[in-house]
Amino acid sequence: MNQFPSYANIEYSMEHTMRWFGPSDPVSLANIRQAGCTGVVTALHHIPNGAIWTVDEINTRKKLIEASGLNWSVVESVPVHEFIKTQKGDFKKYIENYKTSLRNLSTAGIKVVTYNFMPVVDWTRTNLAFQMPDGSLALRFEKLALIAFDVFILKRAGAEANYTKEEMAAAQIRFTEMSTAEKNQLQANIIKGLPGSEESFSLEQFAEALKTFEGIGEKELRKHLIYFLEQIVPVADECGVQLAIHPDDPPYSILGLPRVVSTAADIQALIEAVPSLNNGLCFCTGSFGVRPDNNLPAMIQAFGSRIHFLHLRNTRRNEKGDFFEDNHLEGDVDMVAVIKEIVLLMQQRKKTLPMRPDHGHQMLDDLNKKTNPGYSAIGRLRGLAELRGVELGVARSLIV
Ligand code: DNO
Repeated sequence: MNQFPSYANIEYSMEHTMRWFGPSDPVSLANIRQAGCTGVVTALHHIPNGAIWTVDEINTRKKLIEASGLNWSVVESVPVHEFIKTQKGDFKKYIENYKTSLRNLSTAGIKVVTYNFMPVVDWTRTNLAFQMPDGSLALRFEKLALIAFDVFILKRAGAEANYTKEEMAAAQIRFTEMSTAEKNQLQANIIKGLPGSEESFSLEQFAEALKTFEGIGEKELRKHLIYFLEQIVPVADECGVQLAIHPDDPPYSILGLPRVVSTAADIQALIEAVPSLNNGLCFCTGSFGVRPDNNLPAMIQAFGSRIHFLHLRNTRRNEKGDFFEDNHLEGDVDMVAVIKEIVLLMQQRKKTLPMRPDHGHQMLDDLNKKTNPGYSAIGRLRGLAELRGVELGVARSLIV
């Protein structure tokens, strides 16, 4: 039971964390602690994709975090090598390496592991400095800009087939009106890798990487994901690790690449194939929330027993297929309804669930600093404060 009167009777509040990119992150562990967190979410970003995370490397990082009075709550992410997604090359070796990394993390006492199965690109935005009316900067995905990149910069063969005639015409105008600097910025935003993506490409390398997925549609990618789960979930079961797959962001196919972790039906298919509760989910409201057909409170009810980690973030979409990251309590996601389901879920499971305020606007002093897009200190601090307030209010009204 928590010692503070405000939390009286609230046995299972969320474990508040922030993502930390390691010693080079401009936001320090001390900053994160002062924001009100008890833990961090991090990864060994210096280890190349596919290589084994040794117990030594894990313990060194863990000690560093603990020395600042925080826990290493969740790993985000142990990246999945592209060969595992394509089932090409040495993919079996990379699956064995993944199993070893899971065992080593468990040995070090780290028991929640996030990953994703998006081909080539992790999360994608076209604009990293979208000005909000209050002067803060948000991340944005603009469909026409993506089409302009795909068709006129990347010049992907067959790209036109993915868009309507009207979209093509509008994208052509959008592209013509962009300055060279804007075109370069757009290209960099998409292929240079956003924080945590672990991959960064030149335009030529990017085109090559896309080609490795030729002939791999949704059906094949889902089959490869299920094969991967069949291999790694027994290891997670054996060493008590909860796997938490992150949904696709945005939650649909882009650049002609298949995506298979976007909807409730996608999650259902993974569960039916590999039912263990350790085959779990990182419930990211910002990713799932971009699709109007994803009913988030209903998804929490349906998949609650296997939600092992929470990313709380809001987005606001329009009818053209664009969206931007809004303030945490504003936008298309009914955050109060989501948090209410989470509070009930934790009571039901008698369990604290780790959460992080996902992204935040660049604002106040951070506007003058170099920040990791989405991961500046003050915007996330604001998000966390708002989310914690809602959580406490909802929990008190339900429990006391
Ligand atoms: C973006 C993040 C993602 C996430 C990975 C998980 O901000 O949510 O990069 O970490 O997709 O593997």
